[in-house]
Amino acid sequence: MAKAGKAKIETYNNPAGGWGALKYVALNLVKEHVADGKGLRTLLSQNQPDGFDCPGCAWPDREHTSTFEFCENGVKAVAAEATKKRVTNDFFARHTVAELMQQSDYELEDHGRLTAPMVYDAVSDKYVPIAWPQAFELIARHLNALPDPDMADFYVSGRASNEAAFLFQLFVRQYGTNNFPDCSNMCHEPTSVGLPGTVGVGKGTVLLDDFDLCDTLFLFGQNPATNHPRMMGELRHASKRGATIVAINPLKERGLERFADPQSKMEMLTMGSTQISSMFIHPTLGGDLALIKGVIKRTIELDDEAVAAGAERVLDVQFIAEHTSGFEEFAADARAQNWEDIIGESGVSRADIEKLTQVYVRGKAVIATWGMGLTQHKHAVGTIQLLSNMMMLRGNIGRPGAGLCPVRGHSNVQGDRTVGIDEKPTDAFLDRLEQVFEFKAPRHHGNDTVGSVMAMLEGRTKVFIGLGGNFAMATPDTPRTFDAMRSCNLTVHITTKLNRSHLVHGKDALILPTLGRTEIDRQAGGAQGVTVEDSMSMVHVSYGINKPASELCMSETAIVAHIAEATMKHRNNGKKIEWLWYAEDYSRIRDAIEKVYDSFKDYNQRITNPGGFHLGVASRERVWKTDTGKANFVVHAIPLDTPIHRARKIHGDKLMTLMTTRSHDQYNTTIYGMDDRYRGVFGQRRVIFINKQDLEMLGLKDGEWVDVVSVWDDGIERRADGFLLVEYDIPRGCLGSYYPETNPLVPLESFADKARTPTSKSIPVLLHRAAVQHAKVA
Ligand SMILES: Nc1nc2c(c(=O)[nH]1)N[C@H]1C(S)=C(S)[C@@H](COP(=O)(O)OP(=O)(O)OC[C@H]3O[C@@H](n4cnc5c(=O)[nH]c(N)nc54)[C@H](O)[C@@H]3O)O[C@H]1N2
Ligand SMILES: Nc1nc2c(c(=O)[nH]1)N[C@H]1C(S)=C(S)[C@@H](COP(=O)(O)OP(=O)(O)OC[C@H]3O[C@@H](n4cnc5c(=O)[nH]c(N)nc54)[C@H](O)[C@@H]3O)O[C@H]1N2
Ligand SMILES: [Mo]
Repeated sequence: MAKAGKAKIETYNNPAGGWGALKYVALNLVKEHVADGKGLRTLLSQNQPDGFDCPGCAWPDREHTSTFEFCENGVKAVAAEATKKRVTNDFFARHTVAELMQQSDYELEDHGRLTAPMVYDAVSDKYVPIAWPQAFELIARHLNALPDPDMADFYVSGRASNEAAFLFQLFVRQYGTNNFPDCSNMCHEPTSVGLPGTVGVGKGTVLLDDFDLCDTLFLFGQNPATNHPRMMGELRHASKRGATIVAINPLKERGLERFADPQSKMEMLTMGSTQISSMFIHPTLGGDLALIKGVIKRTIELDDEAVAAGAERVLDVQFIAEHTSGFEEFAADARAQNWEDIIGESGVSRADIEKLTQVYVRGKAVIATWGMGLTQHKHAVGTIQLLSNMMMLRGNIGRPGAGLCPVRGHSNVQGDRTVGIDEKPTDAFLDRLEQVFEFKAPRHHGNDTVGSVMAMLEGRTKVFIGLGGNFAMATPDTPRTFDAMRSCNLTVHITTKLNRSHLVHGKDALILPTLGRTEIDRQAGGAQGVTVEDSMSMVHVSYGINKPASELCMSETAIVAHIAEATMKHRNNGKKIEWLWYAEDYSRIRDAIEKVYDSFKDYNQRITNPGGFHLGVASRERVWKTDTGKANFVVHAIPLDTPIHRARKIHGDKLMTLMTTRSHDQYNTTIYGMDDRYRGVFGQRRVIFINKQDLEMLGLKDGEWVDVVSVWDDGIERRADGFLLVEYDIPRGCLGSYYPETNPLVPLESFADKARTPTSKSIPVLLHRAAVQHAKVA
């Protein structure tokens, strides 16, 4: 277990950020043994023009030229990568896979950086060393033995660079499949699916400068003090300027209340802090669609009243007339919507909806941001479409200081999709790829993440290759995912650190150690930079500065090129691509990307700008790439028959809705430590937040241990045992807990309509007092 001290629950009353954040940074640097001069130099090079892009998250930087921007999340990510700890061949010789499976996720990654390619040996149940060329040949042999290329799945986690990702998709498509499950299938997919239907592009419309100009900010379903700390600087400035900030979240996340900026000498020295949100709205889990519909209804009603009174219009009638389609039907639906369902399904009072609407209609420049609280629900696509429609009512898209701001997770998750990691590619893109590279690309859609697990379970997928990530732990329905991975002929992980996906392996299995972004990537053409796209569509270059963790680590791009070379030399699909030539000098890959995408014009030249360049987002320019050529209003009914509704019909009030989120000390499946400081949880992770009245209703007590069982209708038992109940300020009927411990509870078949994102924030569950009651923790 983590050496995090005694387990305790203790209310946190300080602001987020501040000295507490600095202290934890120091602790992390010491833990990873990087607190010497070199470690600090590494941190100071983060997000500098000649340094590396922070692997922490996808939030942009001001021009990439600011002095070192302090961020606890970034420091932890960098320290975890720059750690001095190493997993050696000797380590693998000492442990069988069965033994390693007994270790926690924290312990597995805490062994440090992987140093040599390893292959699974079934006789000893151990990973043993393999030379790189043999590893590539093993992959080629498996891939070429498959009767159908669709029997291989190629997963990408969002840290892969544009160069590695582009080469990967090119290889996979020339090999013959569009099977690209990726982490964004579990993340912002509903954004990427929803926004094209309304505004034409599945990306945000704002730039950082808009945060200086907005007067109103709505923060939907995200926890920036933990997950995007650099965003807190923008929120702090906006608040100080007098912008109105509203947090829409079932939890009163500490960082949304008060924040002390470690960048501000004044706040640090005086122990001061800045109020962030002036208003909190606490919807029930999944209640945002109904809530947004309520604001839309009220906004239209206020406009109707203004028309009747001959007063100034509330709607931006000019924008609606000039730029949108479908308004009349949309408005009629909103007018006809009953309040009972709005209030009942959102869990927000009529008075609060009125307050929220008043803030909205007073705002002259409104930005709406959102995270996983909106995307990981059954009706996520509808929610995001309605949110964009709400913004359209007052012309809050494509105007300075206003717009849509989906806040992405992984540092290059947006870029990976841009350069072709997409199981549903458009024909236009494939046409272009075929033209440039002279081969026949597969046209039928491939497996997404959920589809990939299903295909493995059904024996349709036999080879799994992961470019980063931790597929087995990030995906839903853990025991079934484990079965799925174990049914493969071959599993391959291109990876920096040991994780459970390496242990839940196919008949043959490879662990291929790769360079992190902080490390010098030297190829025949010299030291290479890679490029990434942030959450606001800015593309910039990143150069590693540290010595590689091991001489045997290869870059992701080089590994991909070698797999492609080994595999494709035995296949015949159009012109031979010079894979290894591309990997010698990544600017050649960027030239190739430029040939496929007009938006990357002068790619190599434009990344020499310190801040990189903006890819251009049509909706920001009020150019609507939709079927109507306009921004579309779309009617969505409030869903009244979801799995939650159906389960509640059977179990009544005892049925609870569970959300699974991140603690402060984790990066997705990477557990840095056992504390969730701002929520007052220390030294432990198996906790469940629950409302006081629900505790009473269920006859349970704060400090008791419970087992959690999902309610689903396929006869499969889904349970996660041994969680400590923590009385918490959370709406009734809602529970909160951490991922990935609770992933066994998420049914694989429970996903967002149209986007197929697992519904990790709305799992119908029942609580049972656990047979084993541990000692009560204070
Ligand atoms: N330190 C750190 N940084 C990270 C990550 C990490 O794990 N650790 N992960 C990265 C990744 S990949 C991602 S995608 C982002 C994730 O960053 P977030 O989007 O902040 O994700 P979560 O931690 O899952 O938090 C979801 C928030 O939504 C709220 N919420 C849950 N359900 C609902 C709902 O139905 N409605 C509303 N309105 N709110 C709801 C929760 O209370 C919580 O505050 O962060 C990225 N950055
Ligand atoms: N229940 C529940 N499930 C969820 C979520 C949730 O909120 N609730 N969130 C979902 C979301 S938003 C996401 S994005 C996914 C995340 O899913 P993934 O992206 O698959 O998971 P990570 O935990 O980010 O991957 C961590 C691993 O990546 C490897 N790694 C780290 N850096 C590098 C690198 O530079 N290169 C390479 N090649 N490998 C590297 C390390 O080996 C590390 O163990 O999880 C999803 N799953
Ligand atoms: Mo994510």
